[in-house]
Amino acid sequence: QALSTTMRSGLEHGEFFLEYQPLVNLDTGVIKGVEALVRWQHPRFGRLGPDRFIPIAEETGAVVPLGRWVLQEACRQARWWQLRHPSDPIYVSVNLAARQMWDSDVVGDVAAVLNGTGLPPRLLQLELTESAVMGPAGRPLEALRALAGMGVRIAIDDFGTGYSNLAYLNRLPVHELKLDGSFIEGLQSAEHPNPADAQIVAAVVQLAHGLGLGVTAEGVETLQQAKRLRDTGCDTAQGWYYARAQTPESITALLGRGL
Ligand code: G
Ligand code: G
Ligand code: MN
Ligand code: NA
Repeated sequence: QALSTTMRSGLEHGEFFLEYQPLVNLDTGVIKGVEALVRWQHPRFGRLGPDRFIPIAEETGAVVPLGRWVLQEACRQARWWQLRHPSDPIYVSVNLAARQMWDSDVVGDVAAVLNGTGLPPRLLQLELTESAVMGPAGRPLEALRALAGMGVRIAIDDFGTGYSNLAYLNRLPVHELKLDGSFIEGLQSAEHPNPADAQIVAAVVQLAHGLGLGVTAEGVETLQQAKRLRDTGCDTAQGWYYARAQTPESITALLGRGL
């Protein structure tokens, strides 16, 4: 595969870059964090989204050095934002591939990056899917405990779409559930919300809060969805209604402002 052979050299040649999508306080509309999303400016194929290369990178193992670069770059940028806005700093949320949990010293990498950038651990959130943290006890579990012990926040990405082994919420150091956008779609219409989706959203919010976790809703595209989520008690929203993923410069312009 052409993409897989050029990934490591692309990393060396600075072809990857990050965009950041705001995470918004549903009550105030103020930006409280950003999710870092990787893109590849490929010399032959042009601009590629993560759906085009992350699955390949997972297969080949290139996701380990790529993920290390993403972590370093996102934390460097978040530290810069913190220094720029020390009174109310935003956190950065970084996606971790399952393979980074299994095949690399992710704890050592995170510690080194926090140390090197000076970013306080509480301003870093790591997003893992249910399947990345699930499975037999072992390495990912130990890594999660070590990361949480350092003060890093742990979020479950695409929550509700994986294997619903809810016991892990109790056993693992998790701080945030990111409710998958497929559930938010059903909140679209004021007159005819999908009753099942509305129930699921409400139940997840109640479950999360009962366990002391926060809830972020993904894929919020309309005012109607935002209103319903706020009424349900959801904490944080992410989606095109508020803002698309964008350059670090345009995030800087949003700091401390409402959306
Ligand atoms: O930005 P976009 O909507 O195209 O992202 C698509 C998918 O790619 C999302 O599921 C997101 O979690 C994943 N993704 C984006 N950036 C990264 C990254 O740096 N590492 C990993 N492992 N996945 C990422
Ligand atoms: O990590 P995750 O797969 O959740 O990454 C977020 C993905 O969702 C990114 O690919 C991003 O471009 C996409 N996204 C962000 N906001 C919206 C939205 O409002 N609607 C839809 N359909 N996709 C979104
Ligand atoms: Mn994510
Ligand atoms: Na997601």
